[in-house]
Amino acid sequence: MQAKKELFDKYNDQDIQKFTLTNDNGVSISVISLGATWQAFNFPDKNGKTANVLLSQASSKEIMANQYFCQAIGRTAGRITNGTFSIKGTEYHVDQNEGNTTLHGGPHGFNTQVWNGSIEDNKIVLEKHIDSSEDSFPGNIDVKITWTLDDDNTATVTYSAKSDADTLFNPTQHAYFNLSDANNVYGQSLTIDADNYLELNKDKTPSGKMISVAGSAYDFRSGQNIKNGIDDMKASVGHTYDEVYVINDHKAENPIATLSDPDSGRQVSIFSNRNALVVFTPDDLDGVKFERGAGVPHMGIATEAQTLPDTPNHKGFGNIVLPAGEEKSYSISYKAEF
Ligand code: FUC
Repeated sequence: MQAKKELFDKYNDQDIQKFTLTNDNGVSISVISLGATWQAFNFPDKNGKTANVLLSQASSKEIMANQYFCQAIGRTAGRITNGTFSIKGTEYHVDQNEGNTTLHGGPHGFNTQVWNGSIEDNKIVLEKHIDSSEDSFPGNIDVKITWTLDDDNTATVTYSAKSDADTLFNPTQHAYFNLSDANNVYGQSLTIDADNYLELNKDKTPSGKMISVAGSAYDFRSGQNIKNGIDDMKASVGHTYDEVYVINDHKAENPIATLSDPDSGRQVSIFSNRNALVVFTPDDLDGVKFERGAGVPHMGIATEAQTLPDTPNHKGFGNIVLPAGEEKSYSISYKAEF
């Protein structure tokens, strides 16, 4: 394993660092300190040609102009209805950043922070103290994001946090993948271990209802080609995927989802012990310049492993309370195969 730290660029006069781990098979990951952004996941195709399978932007300026791409998301992934929730009977109102909704932790979410980074024992470690005043969530929190890469080609991100007051913690990594050399994901297929998805309101907040995927464009249980899925979604429900899947109970050694590309032979399996996966295939990437080229519809597919969003506002969605003084950790692993 090799570990490297280098200067990525400057943002608001601050040095932005880039950290890279390369394993014994030549597979590598890079993460930058702005937004704890996952900048690269490089691995070969079946002919040995290495490529970055993430939708990456080349500079901090672009990353901040077009947020969320492959960035760390927190304190709370997804949407909180009216920015309002209760913990132990106390109601809180947090900053809204999408109409009345709080999306991805609000305006000062993890993706907007410049993290203090270092390499420790072949791990990338990013740390940040985030004050309650930044986004109106209760609790000043100390957050640590750790990235590892093993010789089985699995990259793992772990989010840990400790707070001085009861708060919410539901982090995710907003990876957008494209495993092929093509500028869309149409040839790729996805499998998701989910019998149900969430019904969403017009503003994309959950209604609280879970719906069976059976017999619909939402059904990825036996694998589905993404282009067929998108066409079917558009014909049947009038829009592309921006969906919350309810992950079935499963063994830790089984992936919650697998993305594969028959042409290149590349595959990524996602492992998580949480109960949701958000899948997003944006139609409109106009004006975003990625390292692989100008943004076009369906250039990548976002997968966000997390706990079901808007958690405290719905019975049965889970528990994302981070109690004062306790540390909680969540990991997501991505195994590359080729
Ligand atoms: C996903 C989607 C949202 C949003 C964001 C950038 O989480 O659910 O609609 O566009 O990504």
